[in-house]
Amino acid sequence: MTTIESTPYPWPWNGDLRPDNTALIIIDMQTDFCGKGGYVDTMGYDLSLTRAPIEPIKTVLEAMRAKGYTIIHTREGHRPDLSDLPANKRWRSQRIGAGIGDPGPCGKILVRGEPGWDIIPELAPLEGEPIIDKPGKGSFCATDLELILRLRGIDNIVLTGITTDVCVHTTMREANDRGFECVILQDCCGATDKSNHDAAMHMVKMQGGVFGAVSDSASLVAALP
Ligand code: C5J
Repeated sequence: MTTIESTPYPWPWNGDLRPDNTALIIIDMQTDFCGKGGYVDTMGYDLSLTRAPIEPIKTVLEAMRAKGYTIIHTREGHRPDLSDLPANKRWRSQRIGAGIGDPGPCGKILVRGEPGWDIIPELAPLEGEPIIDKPGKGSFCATDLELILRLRGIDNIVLTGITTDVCVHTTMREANDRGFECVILQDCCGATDKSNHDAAMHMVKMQGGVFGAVSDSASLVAALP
């Protein structure tokens, strides 16, 4: 029986935390979301908020890699011909001067294969670690993530990445509805607005842990079997 210190309950619910039933998912740690000249920077948000989780994620990544846990990375982005980019998503981004698919300092914004779409070097995937390319906010929508998790016998998911209130939260909700037991690590996530980050953590803890539990990198690493 192993649990980590978390709220509103010690995670995972059944104490069954093992390298072969638990995955770390690192969401969208791409230049477009935390690098100079990327999508978030172009929108004018404070990059220090989305860069804050880089070091804590690195700590968790190294600890879980060393112990043989499944590591999965995701990237938000669209096909170069933009055939998977909904017109309303494009229109909304263009309205605020950060048009998805338009050229910018890091190449075409949120387009697969462009420099801005790459995962940042600090958290680069290793050979063999699955990378999920997703056109939306949730990591389960229009991807093979669920199939990969089921085939590996994964029950528990550790959620990290950016942005807390958008892609990380959407993925947590999708995973929870599919029966996965989720924990979100607060210092391993970042939002474009601090109060949204805090609210996203608060939401998870309602109703006895409506989407799972909240913990942090130190608590996870300390308890990791
Ligand atoms: C957003 C994300 N915020 N990765 N994407 O558009 O959260």
